[in-house]
Amino acid sequence: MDQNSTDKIESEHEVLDALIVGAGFNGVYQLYRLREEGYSVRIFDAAPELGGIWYWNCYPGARVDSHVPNYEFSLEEVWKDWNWTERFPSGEELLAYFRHVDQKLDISRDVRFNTRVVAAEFSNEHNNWLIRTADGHEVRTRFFIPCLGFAAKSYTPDLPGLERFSGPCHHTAHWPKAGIDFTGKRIGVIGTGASGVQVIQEAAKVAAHTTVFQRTPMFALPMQQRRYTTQETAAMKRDYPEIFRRRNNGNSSFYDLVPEPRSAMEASAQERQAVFEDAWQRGGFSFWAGTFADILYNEDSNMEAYRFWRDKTRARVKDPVLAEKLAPTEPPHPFGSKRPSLEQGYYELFNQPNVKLVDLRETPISAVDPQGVQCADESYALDVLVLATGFDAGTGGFAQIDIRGTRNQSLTETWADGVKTHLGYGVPGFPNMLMLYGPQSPTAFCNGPTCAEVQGEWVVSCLNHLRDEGAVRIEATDEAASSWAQHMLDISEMTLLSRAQSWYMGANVPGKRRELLFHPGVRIYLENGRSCAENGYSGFQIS
Ligand code: N01
Repeated sequence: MDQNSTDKIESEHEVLDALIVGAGFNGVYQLYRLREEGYSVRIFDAAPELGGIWYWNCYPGARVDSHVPNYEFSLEEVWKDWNWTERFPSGEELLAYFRHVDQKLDISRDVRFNTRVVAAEFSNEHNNWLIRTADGHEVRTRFFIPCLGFAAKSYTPDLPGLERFSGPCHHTAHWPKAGIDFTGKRIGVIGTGASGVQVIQEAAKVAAHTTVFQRTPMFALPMQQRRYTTQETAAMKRDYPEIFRRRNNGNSSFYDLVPEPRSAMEASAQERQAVFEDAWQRGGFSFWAGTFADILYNEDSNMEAYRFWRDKTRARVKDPVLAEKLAPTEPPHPFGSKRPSLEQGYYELFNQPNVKLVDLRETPISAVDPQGVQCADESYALDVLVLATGFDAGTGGFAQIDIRGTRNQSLTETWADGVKTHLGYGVPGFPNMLMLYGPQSPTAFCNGPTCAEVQGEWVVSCLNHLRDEGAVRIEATDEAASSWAQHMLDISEMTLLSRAQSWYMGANVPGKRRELLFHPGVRIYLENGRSCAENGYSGFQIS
């Protein structure tokens, strides 16, 4: 459906029931389910097609770090005739999956593509929201449902002279759709997070030379990627209903990541080694989230995991000086307190003569000039500069929209002294705004499709409850939001997460408030959501 006909549908309704922003996993599921329940609902998305993060992050090597079938919808009409080719699908395959989802669920007919939402303003008089887009379109909606994802706003450091670089220079989240051929070129990559590791792996295959600018070593884990045959996926599908049941009710949003309940320190050295080795062989996040329950809580257990990772990794790097830079004797932060990235031969690349690691802790970047990057001791001539420097996670996407509540107050200013939400869904002073996959919900600790379903069903039930009650307004109370903020603080202090300068903590962006932005306990989170709903949506005022 073209844009004009979508506008026509909107004008037929004086007020939409729900306007969703974002056509990634969360937005798509929400649209599908709300439409099924009889609501008038639309998605606005800045991209020209479905996919959310997967549309924008089309850099070389982009690939998901959550293996399927954890990373897909549990809807039978979608999975029954979709077959993945790999255990960890590529960005391209994920976009193809979204096209398949579209074909099955007929999502696009209710999406206004190429539409960036720039403002949302609550009307006390009408108990609804006025949404404005960059192209001057306006729509009124009873419920405003941001499904922005955690990485809607990229972060580029303020490097002196960056704009003067004469070759192609792109952030991984703004990669040109036409691609950039690395063959025979001198590639520089700043950043060694998940995006950096993936680009570096691709560059090192074909580039004349790859320079890796590393500030903090990444504790990357073996992906243990595998191709799937159609027979294998068909066999897996026999278990899908049970897999999805376990996934959507589990501790971690992965049906198959179940850590031992005992402490790593309760196991003998031999037992510990065996559990670590098994997780290592299983690959993916098994070694992060599927060994012992206290890895992210107990310093000693954490150090045991770190030592195992360090020794495995160092054995793969020939030069001991390089090995110390990539996998230092002492960890710069607790193991897993920054999200590990998944690698495929990453550490071996540093044995190649055409790959160089520049340790920015020893020789920081002083400037970028038209020819390349200057560090304290040396200049690196480059043809292409890749900025794999991450995201203003969680709150950044919200700050890109001028969201105004009951007193015309801005959401970003409201959160300046700390994010306050009730269960990550609602914010006091911003009635009828229900967030999915946002700050203070599991988000970055819960893969997209799982969260889309478990949080999505909570919102669907909530709107049905309001409809049944004849209510037109729902607003989180100050008390409930303060209590949830305290809960987030308690979790942050209980775990080792607060010890790292990570995007989980808002600590990767200079000047950003330091606080735990995402809830690391999927099960605890779901229990809280369930009890809130069972108690008539306690902590929300409904009228
Ligand atoms: O971003 P990051 P990302 N000078 O923030 C460095 C998801 N994702 O895009 O660690 C020099 O992790 C920074 O250094 P430091 C996934 O959840 C998933 O890679 O702050 N360097 C770091 O090395 C992931 O965790 C997939 O010292 C600077 C890097 O830039 C999340 O997105 C793929 C710097 C940023 O790493 C974010 O990953 C891609 C500076 N001034 C992304 N500023 C998969 O599914 C920053 N850095 C596999």
